[in-house]
Amino acid sequence: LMRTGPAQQSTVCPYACQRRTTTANKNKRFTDALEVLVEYHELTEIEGPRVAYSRAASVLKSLPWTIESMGGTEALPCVGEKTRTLIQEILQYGRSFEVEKILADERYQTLKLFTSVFGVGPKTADKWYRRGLRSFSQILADPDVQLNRMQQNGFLHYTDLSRGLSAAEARAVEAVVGETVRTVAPNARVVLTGGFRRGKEFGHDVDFIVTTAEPGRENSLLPLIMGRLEEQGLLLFQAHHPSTLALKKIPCRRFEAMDYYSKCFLILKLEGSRVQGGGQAVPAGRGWRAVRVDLVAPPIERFAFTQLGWTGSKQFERDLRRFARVERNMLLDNHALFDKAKFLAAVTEKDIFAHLGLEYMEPWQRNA
Ligand code: TTP
Ligand code: MN
Ligand code: MN
Ligand code: MN
Repeated sequence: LMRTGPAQQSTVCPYACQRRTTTANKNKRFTDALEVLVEYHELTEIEGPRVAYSRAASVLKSLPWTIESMGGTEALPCVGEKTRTLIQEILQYGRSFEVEKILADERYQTLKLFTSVFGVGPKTADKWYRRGLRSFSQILADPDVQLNRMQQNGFLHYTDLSRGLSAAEARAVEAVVGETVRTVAPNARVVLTGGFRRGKEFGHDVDFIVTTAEPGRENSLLPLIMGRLEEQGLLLFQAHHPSTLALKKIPCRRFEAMDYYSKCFLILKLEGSRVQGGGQAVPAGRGWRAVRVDLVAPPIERFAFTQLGWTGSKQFERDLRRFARVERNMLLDNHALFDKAKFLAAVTEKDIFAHLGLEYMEPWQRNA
């Protein structure tokens, strides 16, 4: 039964940045299972299998057909023996035993619970687990546990933040941030980025890039914006990281997950009345909910690199950088694209795709 024709398969490219991947995932039953394996290896910080399973999941997400038999799956890039066994199991039994085992594993469940708190990463979660802690109440009752300010706020706003945001709520946040920026910096520009720019219906936060045409002014934007949000009583939490960017120092050979731009991680108060459709997600009787918002303020000449880097998805970004390095011998990150020592300037994302010799991908085609 060859549902998946060889003609179709030959068109599946090995890098996520060469594939158009919308949010319409036709192989969710397989990618959900693979993502449990990715998460398990992420939480236990085992790099090899995490990379392999996330690449496989990303290939399956991009397929314009649903896998209904094993026929042809061996021709798919990045889909190895272990993934094929998993697909086979799911086709045959409707579930994967390895995945079921992980889902039932106490350590996995606990690390997943702990890392669902804003400010808690795999290292902290593992430290708490090894101390024998298994629940939030045990963490909060333990006199030896020191929570930082981010984690305190993570617990304080846990119910709201763990619920995620709808696209309608993201639009309401965009209106609030937009008004605030217009008030404090009328010449600044604010654009949506991250998952909502990719057209996702649901997200864990809302991401924005703020820029100004006045050189050097970008470094004062975020403090001004935060000040105004505070005045309005909308700022529940802020962690500001001033710019550590030294444009002269790049390129650096080391891959950096974090970028050097001025940025802030916020928790804002979103009023229910601002959300179109009444804001059903707002707790009754309170009239507002907490939302996570990220702002980044690059210098204007690096806007395109920032936009490409912050739009995601994370897998799309990883493959873009890998493609640049392996296939083009270039170096791409959130700040720049280098061909040997030569900086390749870009005004728009299209310029960067062109420098890399890649077909342009619209943001909604980057859901790898
Ligand atoms: P996220 O907001 O973590 O992810 P997302 O918007 O794709 O999905 P969701 O919020 O719904 O979970 O990150 C958005 C992109 O920004 C992602 O590609 C990683 C990138 N990023 C950086 O490049 N540097 C940073 O410092 C941060 C915080 C994010
Ligand atoms: Mn996001
Ligand atoms: Mn996220
Ligand atoms: Mn974010």
